[in-house]
Amino acid sequence: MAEVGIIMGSQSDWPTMKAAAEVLGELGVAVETKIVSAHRTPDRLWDYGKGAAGRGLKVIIAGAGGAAHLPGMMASKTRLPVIGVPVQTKALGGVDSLYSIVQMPRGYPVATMAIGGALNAGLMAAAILALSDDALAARLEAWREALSASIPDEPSDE
Ligand code: RP5
Repeated sequence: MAEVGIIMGSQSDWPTMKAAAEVLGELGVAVETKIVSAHRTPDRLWDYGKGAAGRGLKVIIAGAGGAAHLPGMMASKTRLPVIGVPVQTKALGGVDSLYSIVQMPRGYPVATMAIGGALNAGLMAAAILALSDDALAARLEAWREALSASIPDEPSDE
């Protein structure tokens, strides 16, 4: 059963959002991926948010671009933690997405990542789940150590 729901406003968000699915896969976390648009499929958004906790999801990662209302609207429909990923846009570089996601009203937070920050969204979801899952915590520690070990001591010309 999926513990993390990765949702996005459009198929065009998938090249960005798949980094979250990939890192969670590496960490052995079960995910589901869905297209849920705040504007184009509002009923789907409503149903997803209403049923998310009851279905056993623990964290939702929501990515959208432009008028990126999906993460905030999802946060208004579920008590589950929502991690927002602003997707880069052609017109405004993703600053539009970032501003649409980050400035939530009091009471309904969205943990907002950097523009295009889907990999970090996956790691943040894993860190939340690891609070109550020792085996996942150990895998996350190992992942972090491997990243650290891959960083060279000195720069090279390559
Ligand atoms: C948003 O509009 C989506 O999240 C996407 O980032 C953006 C553009 O969508 P498409 O026109 O590519 O479907 O709802």
